[in-house]
Amino acid sequence: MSQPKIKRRVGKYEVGRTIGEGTFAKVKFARNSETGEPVALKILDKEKVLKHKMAEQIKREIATMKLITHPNVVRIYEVMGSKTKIYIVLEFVTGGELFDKIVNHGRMREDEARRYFQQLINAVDYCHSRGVYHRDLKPENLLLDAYGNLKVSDFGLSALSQQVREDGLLHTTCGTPNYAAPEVLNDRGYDGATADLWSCGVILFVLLAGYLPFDDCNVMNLYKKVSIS
Ligand code: 3AM
Repeated sequence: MSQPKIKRRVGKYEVGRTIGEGTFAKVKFARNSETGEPVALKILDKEKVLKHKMAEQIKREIATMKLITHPNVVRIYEVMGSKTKIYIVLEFVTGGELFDKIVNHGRMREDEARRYFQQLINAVDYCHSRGVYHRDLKPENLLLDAYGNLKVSDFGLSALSQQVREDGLLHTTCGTPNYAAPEVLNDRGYDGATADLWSCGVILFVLLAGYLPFDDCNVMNLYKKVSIS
């Protein structure tokens, strides 16, 4: 006789199937056992993300993200930790990724792109005004809800895998080169707000053109194309 399946639990959440896997995190479907509400559970390996010691700034940003609600930002409900893992409980977004639309249907009409871009800029402006930067805006962070509204995910979280050095500027060696600003790629330290806006510009280009403004299969050549633009 087969045993009844016992669901894994994290805090008050019953953990279900894996939704996807990113560079640093696994995302699983979960359900709040008290309310029945579905959530997305982002699971990060502590060892990987805390290699460089979690800066105070990042802790502050996560604390801030828990307080903010914006229609175009994926909500962070809570953050939990075990000995080896960090669990981030997020609003569950059902409409998939914005860029799947481009991949499947090509570039957008101007009025459609305008609507998404306005939602993106509203989200970015809101978070910046509260001292939270994204630093890694890219297609997989742009989700759509059931009504076709844009929801930016990972605000204030991407820095988990990055470093803040003593000069107060951010340094990174990861991220998506196609969407990253020149100063991010050159690792000279950068300002989170202007780096985010560069990425927004690249996103707008892709929405309207259906292809990347800077692209090369060779990463060194791609860096050059971004840097001399
Ligand atoms: O693996 P794919 O690309 O299908 O869309 C995100 C991505 O899907 C999804 O998890 C995968 C790894 O990032 N995802 C991330 N946050 C989510 C959320 N809040 C989410 N899906 C639903 N709700």
